[in-house]
Amino acid sequence: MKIGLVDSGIGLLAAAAAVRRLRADADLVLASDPDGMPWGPRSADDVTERALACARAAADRGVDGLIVACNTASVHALPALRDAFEPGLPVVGTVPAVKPAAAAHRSVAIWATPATTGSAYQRDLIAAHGNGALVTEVPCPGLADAVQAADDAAIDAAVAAAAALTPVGVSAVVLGCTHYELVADRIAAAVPGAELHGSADAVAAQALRRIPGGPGGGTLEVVLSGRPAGLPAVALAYKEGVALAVTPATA
Ligand code: DGN
Repeated sequence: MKIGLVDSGIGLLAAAAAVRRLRADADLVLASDPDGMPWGPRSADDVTERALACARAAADRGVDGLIVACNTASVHALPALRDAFEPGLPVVGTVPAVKPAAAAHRSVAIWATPATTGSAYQRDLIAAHGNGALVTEVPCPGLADAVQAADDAAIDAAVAAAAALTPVGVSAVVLGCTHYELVADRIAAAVPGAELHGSADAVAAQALRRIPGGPGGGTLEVVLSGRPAGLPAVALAYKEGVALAVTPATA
């Protein structure tokens, strides 16, 4: 089984690690766009083009299916990706974990990029799965970029700003951007007492249900747009327990 993961940057590592926890032998192709990062402030058309380019790069490497390991791209580009690749390659999107959080909590905050926050996609999700909970959308400008750059001071500042916008008494925080899952420990410290709900484990489980394929060799390829500017990713990849054999492919 060979799975392609698509994100603007290293947020895909959370899903990659989750896939590996379930299937250590899965072959993974990590396709990201460090030159175009962040996707959050980009137009829907631009995000769609960039996500399609990453997905094509993964498809060229013979994957059996794709994980869109990015909420922003799932919001804007999932229909186009499905049109382009299904039914040959199943495409699994990422959805903020509103449903499990609101099933268990009465006051929930969703931390996400400005593009995801306030999107019709997220509003519909809250309407469908909010379960009557008080759900507050918290935009986190700059947090995904700070994680991508592994800039500790900027991560702390963006997390503190989002925590200040999070209502007192919130008992669950949904991590609505895959980059945030990589700094979950810092978010937990900034919102004490709140349970964090990421998407990676559910996305990985869904991908393994939908993507066919026999045993793999546990290989890993990294495909990057433009210059290999995203390589601080390596440090976080090790932190996430993903064994990396980096082969930057420049466009
Ligand atoms: N990892 C992306 C997401 O889940 O939305 C971050 C997008 C970005 O590039 N800002």
